[in-house]
Amino acid sequence: MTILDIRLIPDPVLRKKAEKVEGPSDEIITILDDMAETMYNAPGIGLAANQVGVLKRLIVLDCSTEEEEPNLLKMINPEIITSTNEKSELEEGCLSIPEHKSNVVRPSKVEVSYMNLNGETEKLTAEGLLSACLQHEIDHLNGILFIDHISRLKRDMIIRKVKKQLRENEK
Ligand code: GNR
Ligand code: NI
Repeated sequence: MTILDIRLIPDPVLRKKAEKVEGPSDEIITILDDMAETMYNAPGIGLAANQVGVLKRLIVLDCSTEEEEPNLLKMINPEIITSTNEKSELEEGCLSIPEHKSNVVRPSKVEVSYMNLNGETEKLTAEGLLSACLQHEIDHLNGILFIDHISRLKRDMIIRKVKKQLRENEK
């Protein structure tokens, strides 16, 4: 297992659309394993392949709390098939936008279909944190970031601060 480098904004790979995957080949299973290790190491509750520079439609998530058993989900070609009109607001962060959090409004519940590690299609209905996380990760596969769902003023401020931080890290 390998911990991969997490790409930060303004890396262009975060703005690209990831390509569909054929199925769970050895190569895909290795990428998903490395993504899970990278997510837990960060630590984060989700990770999309774009964030490690891989333009394939792969995500991993674990939204379990500290009291719960770990619940690692590995998904190939995840797709939102239904979402509620009802909306919920939740504070989000992103490993590609370090140290900036913001409230994001999204559909409260979603139904997601995806391929599992056996190549079978599965469906999952989610609400709360898992729902927001699934939407956040599937957005990444389409080149969309959580800052795209907030006001331009807040978005531009975050982008400016992250770029400034990157410049200072280079000195
Ligand atoms: O670690 C993460 N926390 C988080 C909190 C609320 C909604 C979504 C997330 S995902 C994020 C990790 C990440 O950047 N995934 O792409
Ligand atoms: Ni993210």
